[in-house]
Amino acid sequence: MTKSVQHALVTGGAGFIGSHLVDALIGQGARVTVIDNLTTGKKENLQDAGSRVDFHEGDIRDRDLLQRLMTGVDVVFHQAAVVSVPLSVEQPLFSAAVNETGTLEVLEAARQAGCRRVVLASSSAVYGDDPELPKRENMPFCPLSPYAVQKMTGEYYAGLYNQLYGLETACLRYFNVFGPRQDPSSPYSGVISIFLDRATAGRAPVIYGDGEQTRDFVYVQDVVSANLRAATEKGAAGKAFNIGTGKTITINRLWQQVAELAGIDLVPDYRDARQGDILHSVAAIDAARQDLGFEPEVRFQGGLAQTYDWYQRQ
Ligand code: UD2
Repeated sequence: MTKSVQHALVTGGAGFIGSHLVDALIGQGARVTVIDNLTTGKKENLQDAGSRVDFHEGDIRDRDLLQRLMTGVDVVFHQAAVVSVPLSVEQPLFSAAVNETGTLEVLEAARQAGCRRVVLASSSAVYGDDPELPKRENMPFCPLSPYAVQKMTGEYYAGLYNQLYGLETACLRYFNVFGPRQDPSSPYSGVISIFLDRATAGRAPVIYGDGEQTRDFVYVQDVVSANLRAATEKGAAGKAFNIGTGKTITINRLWQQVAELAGIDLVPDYRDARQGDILHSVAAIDAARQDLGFEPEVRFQGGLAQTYDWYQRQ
């Protein structure tokens, strides 16, 4: 028997992934509370949700606020994080305060409040550059940045809370998520958001390396459905799951597809490969299929077209 979500708390609910999750939860008739400090999240991401979301601007390390917001919540979706890998390298203490201590605060507040389950956003970054493909959940952690260490630590804490306190937890290791509302403004933003932003402005993209590196791009709506399943499926508790598609595309091909959509013909500016860039990344999603009933439904081209439309409207 699966239980539906009655009252959700979404941390980072004004962010890219969090805000789509909020929309879906509201669509399901759940009550939704959001905590977001608006560092990278934006209030306009919650425009569709409007007055149906109970929004609180605040930090996940504000213990009193967190405890107050957890009252009556059955499921917490913990999406808030400092998501930039380079920022975590520059400011390891700051990113650890949010990603590590903040995650522990969320778990502890959920325990105190008697929530049923916490779904945590983790990352494929925990696998590092181990060349073995596809990535499977039982492969050893190989964190190569403070960000990756912090996500790995969050997973360990989640596992402990599941074991020690009976607070159900499930961790989702996102691969390369893309879709509307992804912020293209930093050089370390997701490559799809950067390429679409460039294409709509009629500017050539920068490709680092020879462009033959591959990624497993998963559409945000599929990530949302993985979260909803992770919140309700019995077999999810105490586990971590890859959330990707199991398919890859090269960065060169990605730009070709973007250029076709935009009807432009611009030669990419090829530059040296980024330091620390991994060549190939792809998820094995058998575990998510089996325990979550997860199946990526949005085909890459369709997702890309929808995302392109959104960037055009911005
Ligand atoms: C992803 C995650 C990151 C971390 C990492 C772990 C995103 C946005 N980032 O980084 O948080 O979890 O995986 O491995 O999901 N590229 C270009 N031109 C550009 C931008 C990027 O060629 O303008 C290349 C980049 O060098 C890389 C690929 O595109 O080879 C994907 O880059 P990305 O920053 O979107 O994501 P990734 O996989 O490096």
